[in-house]
Amino acid sequence: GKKKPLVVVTRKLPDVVETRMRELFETRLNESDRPMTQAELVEAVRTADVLVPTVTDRIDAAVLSQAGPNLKLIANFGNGVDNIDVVSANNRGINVTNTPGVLTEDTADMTMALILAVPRRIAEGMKVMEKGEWTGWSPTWMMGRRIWGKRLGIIGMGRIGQAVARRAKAFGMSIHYHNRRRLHSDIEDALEATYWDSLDQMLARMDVVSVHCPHTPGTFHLLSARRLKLMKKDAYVVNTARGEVIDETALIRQLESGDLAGAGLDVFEHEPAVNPKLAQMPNVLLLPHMGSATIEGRIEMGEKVIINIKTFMDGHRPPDRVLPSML
Ligand code: 8YV
Repeated sequence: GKKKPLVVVTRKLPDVVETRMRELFETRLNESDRPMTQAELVEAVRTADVLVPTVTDRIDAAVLSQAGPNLKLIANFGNGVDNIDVVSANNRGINVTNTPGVLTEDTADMTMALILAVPRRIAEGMKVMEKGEWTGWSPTWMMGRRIWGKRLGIIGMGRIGQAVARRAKAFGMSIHYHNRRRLHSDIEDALEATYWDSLDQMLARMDVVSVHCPHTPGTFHLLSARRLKLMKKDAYVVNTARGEVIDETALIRQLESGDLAGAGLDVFEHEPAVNPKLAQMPNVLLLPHMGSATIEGRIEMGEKVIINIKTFMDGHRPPDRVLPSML
């Protein structure tokens, strides 16, 4: 039969995924579960037929310039591909795939959890209980803000944005969105979503703003200092997409000055580094990039990676091919 492709995986994946990969491919897995060093990454692209990186691996032009002649596919374990220089890869004849769809609902759930938890001060309440500091109920203590009847502004109305819209609608929020393209009217009607061509105008009117666009050169610091200042003082920011979409320093400044009510952040500009100021603010809820972290989702992401590799190796176009025109 045909020689099995050498698939190099940069991180520890769920056992069932690794087992299936071992059956199908010649594999080099990373059982240590620490991110690969730059030298290890270079060694990987030099020798592999297929590389399976994650968000913690920067596959930039410099790394790709070291790619060996066999490397034909980078099958990202993850939806966002901002860790990969897709243009550089394609110019070298290297295909890139991702894992869309299977993490949509889980990420939307985590987003909804933040949209509920931050205005209702769940983290603050938990801290009081953890410290044993609760002295008794009071009518005016721990008052949050209701989300029912409030406006949610979604930046990036793709799969995840729409899944968040469905949830938020069920919680009584009105749905607003900004996107490069307006949705088809059937989808817009079903979501009862209001389209804002101008992000600036939308921001000025929202009670909660949630980020769901990819991180690309075009969306870096999309929520800039100037735009954050357009938001209402009693508005909240939620981000389960990519930290780079928000100017984190500007966000901290706005929170410090009381010009924003709070933030729920699952992603950061310089992961895993988190500005210590954020952790000190009571109205800020931080999570360590857990948006898609379910057992089911991670297994399905692995299955997607496998299907992409198998399809490509069988000589067909992989189902989740990422083209620069899509970014
Ligand atoms: C993962 C994600 O944490 O898919 C993404 O874009 O951010 C998450 O699902 C990570 O990217 C896996 O590589």
